[in-house]
Amino acid sequence: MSTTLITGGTVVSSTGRSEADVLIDGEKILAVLAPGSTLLGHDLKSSVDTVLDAAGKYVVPGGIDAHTHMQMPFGGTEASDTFETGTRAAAWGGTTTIVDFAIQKYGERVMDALTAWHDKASGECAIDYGFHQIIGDVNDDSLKAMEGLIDEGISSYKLFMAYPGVFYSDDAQIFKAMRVGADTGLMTMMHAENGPAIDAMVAELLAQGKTDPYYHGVARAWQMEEEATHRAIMLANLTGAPLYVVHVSAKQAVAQLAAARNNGQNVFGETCPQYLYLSLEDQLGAPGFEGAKWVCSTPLRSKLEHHQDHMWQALRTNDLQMVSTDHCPFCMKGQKDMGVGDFSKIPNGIGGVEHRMNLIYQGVVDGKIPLERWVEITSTTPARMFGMYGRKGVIAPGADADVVIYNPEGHTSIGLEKTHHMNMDYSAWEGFEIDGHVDTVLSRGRVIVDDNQYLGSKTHGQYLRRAPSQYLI
Ligand code: DUC
Ligand code: ZN
Ligand code: ZN
Repeated sequence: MSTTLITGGTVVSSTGRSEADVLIDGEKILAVLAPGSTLLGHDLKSSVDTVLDAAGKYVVPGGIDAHTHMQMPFGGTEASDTFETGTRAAAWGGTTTIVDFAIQKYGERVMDALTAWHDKASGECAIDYGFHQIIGDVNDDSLKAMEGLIDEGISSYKLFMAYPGVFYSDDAQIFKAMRVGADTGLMTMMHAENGPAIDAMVAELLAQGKTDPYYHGVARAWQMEEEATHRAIMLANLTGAPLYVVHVSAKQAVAQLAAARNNGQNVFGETCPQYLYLSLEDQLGAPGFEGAKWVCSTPLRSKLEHHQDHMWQALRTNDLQMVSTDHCPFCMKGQKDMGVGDFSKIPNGIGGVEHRMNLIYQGVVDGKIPLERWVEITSTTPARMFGMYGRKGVIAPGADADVVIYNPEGHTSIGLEKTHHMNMDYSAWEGFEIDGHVDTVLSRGRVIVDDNQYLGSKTHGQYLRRAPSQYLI
């Protein structure tokens, strides 16, 4: 077992910061000590195998991205990051855990689908990974299977109110699944958009010759998100199911979540970097077919309506609890271009797993959130929300030594294909400049990124069994 001392840095948690040294023994954090401490009379610097100098830098728990879709079959193609390429890119960006979605498609058995996802991920991940279970076909058999998910280390499942004919669940199916969710201690995750109404609007727009990517955003109007969010909240209220709404982008949907929370309901929401920085006008409305790069669902919202500012505010006030990416990358060539002349055929998804920690850190620099809140919404809350806290999301004795040394004096230019590590032929974040840099990343005690070098391996990441949520009211 090798030992590591991270010395001279500022350890930042969700509740505060202090100058401290972090002692790592093998895969675990052994102690967080006053700077320069000795342990049982031993000078630590000369006793450990590796010393990492973090002077002038932040030492934070590794990022947890609780919403990724590696190699997801979707929109007639497959998300372009494999578990190998996607988790490596995550590591580069300071994310040391992902929770991906195992998908039960229509007609499939849940446990078969889960086995298939284990087969895809096992031995392929640079960092630790867990699964949520998508239930794409709510029926008696899958409702029964949901009861066995906790034993599989899966404490959350996801339903879709969008995508009729693909993953869509109607209200009766949602009601039945939530009943099981409430009884078995599973978190219900919801893609909250009114799919049937969206499909009608898509048909209307296409019939009018409105085929550009911009109209993807028009068809998926905020009313579709607010209505579905409200409906999901009401069904959760009725059944007693804890509810977590994914990729919230409309300020009206946030208001629904906030009202439910103020009412004492176990209702939570995430947003994603794209809804904090990008807009319907600037990105989806880019000239020609360019906007396809940013086709995702929920869609980018209008900057004229200031949704983006509201998302930052909701993160400050805890009306939204955390930030994930919904990482679901597709290349322009051969994938996004399937939708030339028909926006509804553009595969939905944006890649961003590599950039989340940096993009949200920029919110600290820009005065939108405090430093501690950065740690909270990118690591600590994801750990608590999805039953990983103690092992993940915190720098404390006994926790996994997933640690990022972040340099506030560094700089990151997010550029083209060649300067990121995701398997994409473009970057949705090209041109973004970050006033900070991920200098060093440790995953379970092993340095996997250091000084702009990748030192990890695809066999390092382990499957993470998760407990029920530790965030419930
Ligand atoms: N939204 C996306 O943009 N991609 C994957 C699935 C989803 O709901
Ligand atoms: Zn979704
Ligand atoms: Zn998603």
